[in-house]
Amino acid sequence: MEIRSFGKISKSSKVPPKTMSILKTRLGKEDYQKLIKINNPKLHQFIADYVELCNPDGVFICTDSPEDIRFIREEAIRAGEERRLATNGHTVHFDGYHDQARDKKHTKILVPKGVDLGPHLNTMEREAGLKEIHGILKDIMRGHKLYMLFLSLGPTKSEFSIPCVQLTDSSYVAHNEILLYRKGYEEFKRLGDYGRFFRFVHSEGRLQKGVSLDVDKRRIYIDTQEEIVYSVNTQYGGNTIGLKKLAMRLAIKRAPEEGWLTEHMFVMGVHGPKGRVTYFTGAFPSLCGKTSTSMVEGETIVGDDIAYLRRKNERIHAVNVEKGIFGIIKNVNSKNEPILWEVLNGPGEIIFSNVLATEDGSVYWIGKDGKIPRKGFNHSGEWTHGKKDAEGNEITPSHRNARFTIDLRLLKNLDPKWDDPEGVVVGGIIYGGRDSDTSPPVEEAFDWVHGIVTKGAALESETTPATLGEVDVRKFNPMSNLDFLSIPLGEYIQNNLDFGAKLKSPPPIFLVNYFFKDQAGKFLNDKRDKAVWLKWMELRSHGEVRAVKTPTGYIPKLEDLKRLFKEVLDKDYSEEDYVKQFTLRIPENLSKIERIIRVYETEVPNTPKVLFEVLGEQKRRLQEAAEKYGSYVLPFKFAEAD
Ligand code: SPV
Ligand code: MN
Repeated sequence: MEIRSFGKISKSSKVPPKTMSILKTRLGKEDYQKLIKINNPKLHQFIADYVELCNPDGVFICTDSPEDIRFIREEAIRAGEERRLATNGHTVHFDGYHDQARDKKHTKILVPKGVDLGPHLNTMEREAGLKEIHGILKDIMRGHKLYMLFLSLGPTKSEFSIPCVQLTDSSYVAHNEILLYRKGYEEFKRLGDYGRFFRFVHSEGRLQKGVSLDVDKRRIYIDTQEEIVYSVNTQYGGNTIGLKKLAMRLAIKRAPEEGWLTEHMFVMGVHGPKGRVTYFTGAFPSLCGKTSTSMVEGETIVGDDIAYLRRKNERIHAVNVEKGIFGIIKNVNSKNEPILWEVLNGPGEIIFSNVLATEDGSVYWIGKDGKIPRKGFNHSGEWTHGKKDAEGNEITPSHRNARFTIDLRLLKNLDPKWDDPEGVVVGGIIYGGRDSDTSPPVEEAFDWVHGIVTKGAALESETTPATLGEVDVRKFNPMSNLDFLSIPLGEYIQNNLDFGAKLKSPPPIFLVNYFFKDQAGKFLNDKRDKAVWLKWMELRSHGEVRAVKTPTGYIPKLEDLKRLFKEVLDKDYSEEDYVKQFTLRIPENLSKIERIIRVYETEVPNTPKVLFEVLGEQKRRLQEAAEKYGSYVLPFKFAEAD
């Protein structure tokens, strides 16, 4: 097939008359009118190109009007992609049995010949990738309707906003996007002939029983040059919802060119003494407690997954790129997640994905309150207790990566600044991972560089079902962002270092670890303890609580934790707990440093030199402590710091 320069327009910024006639014949009268109200030749050309290539039976243009939004919602039911449940506003959707998570193997960044982004990024030569994907897209939407959405990443009318257009033949994807992102049709109209928008083309491909049939030809190709992402033969949200992880790769490429950051981070308000609210951002790999941290009772949420960070007047400002949550539903119950529990059990617009639907019109997920149903319908079809898949593995009632989609405005703990075009001022940054044996539950870095290097760039986490492949394997995942990088890792880390270095007083950086275990493999913390770590970090960020200085960072003092556990959770925190949780494990820390240095030395060209220096200093401090106190050092051995 001939490769055309898709999405390109002539210098004069005029669309050839042929393009307009394609749009006129392909779009119904009403939809054509909606489209030409946006005076954007690049947009018109892009749409004409892909309507011609994908060849849908019909096109629907979704403006910001309530009628158009309602139409998308109803289409998902009509097309059979979602089924209504008994509770008002609730629907359920299923992805195919082998389409339940992000497909890292087939997600590739397209790069010009000769460009090497390093071994951690999955890349493909651009020309070949475009040729392949355009070949797959040819006539792929025959028999399908194409939905066209205009949306905004970040609040509109803000220096953070990035306008986006999504083409998809899945009403489920379209429905997710109207819940998850801010409307952008009026924004496109306002911006007129504006070229810097992201574009997404998705097709679920041939369907059988409502699920993508050709998952073997699942492809997610990211063209950072044109800022277009293609996703085909898949339905799972992480592979298909353009503005989520697909846009994130485009933004990670764009951000350093303009001096800001795109991070895999929640944004939340932590409530300190006397009504003070301090905003934190937090980066955790998928399924490591990111959403549940942003949802801790007593605090307020701005966003749970992706943040843009910019420097303004010597401060870092952050926005939530989204306005909804595509969250993991496993283990959401009245005890662990009371706020979410209430929302998921009340009326309101909620899409449940890959849970178990039962005869009475309700749903069940692993870890839900109540009894496990004996039968129902799930991602494997009709399900009864004990059902096995083709490989002989027992099929759980819901998938471990089952999800719910909601608009943030369903939450009673929504922060009043969630949609502020200025963003919120960041008072602290948190990195967290699934680490069973090395890092304590909470720790503050000595400064920005120490934090970026030892808490962010050195982050490791045990794998989870959020991606296809083995689970519980310790993997290097710098800033929890490795899966989403579109620039070389060394460059990405340098951008993070530079970002804070340009500030006189950058915010403190913390580490949290909810998955620390004792030698017998027992978790050392309760799920609710994170509420205490948040309060401690809030106080630290204002210099209102002292700490103990260890070779790896500042940790809390026992007396402060005793007070905070009592205040926050009404729990008696014992010295025994403190010793178990905060004893410095020197051999484990040294092995981690060895592993991290090895990765950067052997696999990351252009690693900033300071990374090796900072890790080397940490290694020396640990070795000195080992000589003085032995391999496992009680927190009381170390001196108090300011
Ligand atoms: C994650 O896996 O990090 C998610 C969900 O937030 S997904 O959209 O699959 O990326
Ligand atoms: Mn995520």
